[in-house]
Amino acid sequence: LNQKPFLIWFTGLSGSGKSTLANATEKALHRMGHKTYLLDGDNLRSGLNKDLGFSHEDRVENIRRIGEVCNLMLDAGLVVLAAFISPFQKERELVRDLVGAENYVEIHVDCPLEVCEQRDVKGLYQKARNGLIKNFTGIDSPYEEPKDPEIKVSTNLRTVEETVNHIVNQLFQLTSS
Ligand code: GGZ
Repeated sequence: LNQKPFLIWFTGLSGSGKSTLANATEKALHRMGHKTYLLDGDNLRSGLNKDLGFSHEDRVENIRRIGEVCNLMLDAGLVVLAAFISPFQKERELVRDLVGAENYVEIHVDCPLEVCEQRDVKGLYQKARNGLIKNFTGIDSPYEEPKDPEIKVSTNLRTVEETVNHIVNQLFQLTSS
């Protein structure tokens, strides 16, 4: 990989594997000598975006702010990895335009809803099914499938290791052209 800063944007359902893949990809890039930073719900929704919930307009604002933060980090010369559900095509396009399409790699972390729901790592799907959480993505809030992602991976069909190898190979091709 060359040393140009770029943004790797993971999008997918809760429990699809975005954070796992983003973390493993970051480790791989780090080993290759890249200066990286990983943004996800844990470090954004607890701080900068803690005033935001999960209504349509709050999700739009969540992604808008994250896009601006990503842009600053690209200015600082980092390879930025972002792992958010980012359910709306329009906001993903907004981020793509903001940072420049040539610096943006979208990864659709695909996994059937049934599988995410079976995994239910944090028990949130069950709560959503029981009506304890409203506006839960995939249950009573929409997820718009990415129209034209640079990379698409299916986490129900491959291991984390296989998927990360595939992502790194694709990144190499995409960023060296
Ligand atoms: C979706 C929710 C919700 C609702 C809490 N809908 O699997 P997680 O727990 O760890 O990741 C999910 C995270 C989603 O935050 P994002 O900032 O990525 O969302 S978005 O891009 O749509 O703004 C989930 C948890 O927050 N969570 N309530 N109602 N996910």
